[in-house]
Amino acid sequence: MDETVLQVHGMESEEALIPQENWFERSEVLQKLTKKRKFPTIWCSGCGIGIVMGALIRAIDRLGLDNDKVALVAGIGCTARMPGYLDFNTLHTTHGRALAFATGLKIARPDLKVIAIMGDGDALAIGGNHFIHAARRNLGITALVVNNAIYGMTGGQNSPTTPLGGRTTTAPYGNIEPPFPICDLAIAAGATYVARSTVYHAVELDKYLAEAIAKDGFSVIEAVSYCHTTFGRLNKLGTAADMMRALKDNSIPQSALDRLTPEEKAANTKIVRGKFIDIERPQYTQVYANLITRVQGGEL
Ligand SMILES: Cc1ncc(C[n+]2csc(CCOP(=O)(O)OP(=O)(O)O)c2C)c(N)n1
Ligand code: SF4
Ligand SMILES: [Mg+2]
Repeated sequence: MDETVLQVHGMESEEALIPQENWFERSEVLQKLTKKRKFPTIWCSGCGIGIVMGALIRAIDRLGLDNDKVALVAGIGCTARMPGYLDFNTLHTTHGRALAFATGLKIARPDLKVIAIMGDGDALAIGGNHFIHAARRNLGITALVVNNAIYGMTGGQNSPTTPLGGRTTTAPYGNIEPPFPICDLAIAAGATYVARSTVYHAVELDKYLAEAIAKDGFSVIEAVSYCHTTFGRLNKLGTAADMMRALKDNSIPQSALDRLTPEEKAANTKIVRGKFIDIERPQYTQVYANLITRVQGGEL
């Protein structure tokens, strides 16, 4: 394995060579943060969701957070199964309502690091209203959106991020609806930390995730993934490895985009990776606590 990759993950070469069946016993991080008895996962082999879960494990480990101080909240979908494999406070709720439950939890327990884990459908179709209002309020929640551009779990229906022309089971002749740009939407709605990376760029993803979780405000990570089982098959995009390679070839860091001419920028069709906003704004639960103090003190 490449030495730089090992260094970034703080691993020794020997550790990277541990046979798969011994990973849990030999890795302190996996022992501490995952529920071994729940493995193997339900995900199709080669699915990118597992890579996002790896990035989340590394990000939390990097921040040194106590398991009991983290709450993972999910709705329904392939992505939403992630908290089931991890050893934190976890809530598996209804489709589209991860952020609604996360909002209640954060208000009741502002001391917790609350992370809402959602698919693109979960976050932006049925859950779209919760997404924009959580951003508007600047609730201290991290929204981790795994964008595979489709409803994976239910067999490949259109989602709000399906690209124009993409074939799905509900758009057999190609999608005619323009997709939501998740990061732009989050910024416009008021999120204070927004970044995008892909499952090919796992190291970058865990760095952004760590920053987002550390942020005291509404932070959004768009983890661009793929669903080879539905979208890939319907659009003849090849294997999981082919789709992974396409994320490498069809993405560009913001810093490289910035060096292009205005004409080249306008013509760019690649996925832009980067941190797009990182600002400070009063966090909702703090504003709420201040209000209560003033009311109880008779000031209001
Ligand atoms: C109220 C409700 N409507 C619809 C469904 C069916 N359903 C389950 S998962 C899902 C979409 C999953 O897509 P996404 O959120 O993108 O997650 P993925 O499976 O792609 O990770 C839908 C429509 C449901 N469970 N509940
Ligand atoms: S159906 Fe798609 S999103 Fe769901 S586990 Fe399989 S490859 Fe992943
Ligand atoms: Mg999806």
